[in-house]
Amino acid sequence: MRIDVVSIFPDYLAPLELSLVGKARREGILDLQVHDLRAWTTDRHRTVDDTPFGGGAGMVMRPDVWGTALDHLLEPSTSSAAPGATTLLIPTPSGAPLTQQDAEELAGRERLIIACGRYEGIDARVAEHYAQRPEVTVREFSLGDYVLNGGEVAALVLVEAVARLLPGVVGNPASLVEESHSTAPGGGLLEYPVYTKPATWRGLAAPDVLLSGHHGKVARWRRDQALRRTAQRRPDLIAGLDQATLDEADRAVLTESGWSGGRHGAVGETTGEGGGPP
Ligand code: JB8
Repeated sequence: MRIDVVSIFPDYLAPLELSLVGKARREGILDLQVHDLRAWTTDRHRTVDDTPFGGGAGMVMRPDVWGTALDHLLEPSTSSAAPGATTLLIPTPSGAPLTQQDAEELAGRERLIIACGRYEGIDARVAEHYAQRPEVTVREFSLGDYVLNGGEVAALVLVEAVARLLPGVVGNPASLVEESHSTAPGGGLLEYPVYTKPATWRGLAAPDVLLSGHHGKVARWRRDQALRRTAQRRPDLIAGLDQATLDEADRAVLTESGWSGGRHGAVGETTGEGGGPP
């Protein structure tokens, strides 16, 4: 997979040389290139921003500079011209929150370009223009309901979330199936708590069942813990579960955790037959 990141602070992306992502790059699984947006400016001051039409605080990134940069990266020499071959990702607090499902979809793409804005963001015509190009799919995304100073941290998050799903990046692919937010069957819950040696640390003992060697009991305990945590911390995820995947023991744990059949769940959700407690 090829990923280009464009930013006025390319050094902000330096951590992408480290850890699993850095290893994927060195191994050639990931061709990741970081570019300085100012390389595509033409004026003496290397200007990338200007005042907002209509007034208001702050500065807006100019569409002409972004257009030159993105056209260069989309040139046939560096890109396929096949319809939708490239996904242009634009971090913005007004985008849709990035999900594990998004990361899985993006990991299956050939080419990503991440356009990191600063100031009050990028002139809206940039997203509009590239969405009209048949070879490009545009996705504006956010990390959640809080505001950063620019798109660079969101780019780091996106690259890490996607790169670890590429074949050969994570040593044991089974660890991708078991983790929180896994979209694999039986997923959709937060992870159970994990423990290692020493068996007792500062007076705190690891749960006996985990040292029992009884695989069935361990599996049930872990599922109970995952359900309990999810009901307490993320009731929206319980409300979104396929109720048919819950067995009798699951429903008992949810009732015990005070989950009341989706009353704190998503608006418009109904619990239906076999849902939560009445
Ligand atoms: C200027 O919070 B964010 C975010 C904030 C930003 C820009 C991009 C993303 C650009 N401020 O995800």
